[in-house]
Amino acid sequence: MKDLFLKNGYIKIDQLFDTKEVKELQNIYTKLLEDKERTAHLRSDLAGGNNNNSKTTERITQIMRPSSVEPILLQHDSYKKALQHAQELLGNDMELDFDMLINKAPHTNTPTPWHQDAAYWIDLPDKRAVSCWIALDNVYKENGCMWFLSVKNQQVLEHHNLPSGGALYCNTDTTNAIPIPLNIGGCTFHDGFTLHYSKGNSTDSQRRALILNFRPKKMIALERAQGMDHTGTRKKRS
Ligand SMILES: O=C(O)CCC(=O)C(=O)O
Repeated sequence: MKDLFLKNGYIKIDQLFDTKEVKELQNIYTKLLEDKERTAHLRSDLAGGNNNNSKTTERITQIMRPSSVEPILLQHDSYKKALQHAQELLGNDMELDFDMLINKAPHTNTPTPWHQDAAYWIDLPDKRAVSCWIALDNVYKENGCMWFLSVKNQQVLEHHNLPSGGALYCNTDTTNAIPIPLNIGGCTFHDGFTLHYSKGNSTDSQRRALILNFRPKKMIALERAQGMDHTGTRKKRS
């Protein structure tokens, strides 16, 4: 797994989380999605455009640091399992930097554009970082499973803001991109430089993903010293 991760920039695990763990996560997730009041300061639409309008349907709801609203998440077995894998992939000094929810509402048909996560982050001397993307619904092309390009970049490509705000994107050749469908409880781990994307959700149900990001403990301390705690506005940093 580690060799594959280092070679391709991502790996897939078909079933890392069991039914009980997934049910517990789904319950917390639904509560947070519905609770616009307690999540207001952490919440935005990655599709852009309607961030401050509570009447408009959110297309790609992003809630940063959900564990700051529901601290029970930090004790959850799924967080421990994901950390263990992150440490096996990138070293024992990896720790949770931040978590986030990304939900694609039914029939919102809005892709998450191609990007590298590192474009959102400040430049750090130790660039190791890995995200665990957990499927809380069965995911496939039509509802927005992840796609990856297994080009191992060691730098951040030029990224741009969508005209209406929301997610960052970069222009890249995606001919060899690979979709990664997953069943509930499956996950992927991707490197901070790995290019990824998802299509919009054109189905009748939600596409819920919980994402945990890990990086070296010392780098988290450096980020926090610079005021970077992954709760602020989304913008190009690297
Ligand atoms: O869930 C998505 O559509 C995108 C997820 C993503 O960009 C990420 O986990 O870094």
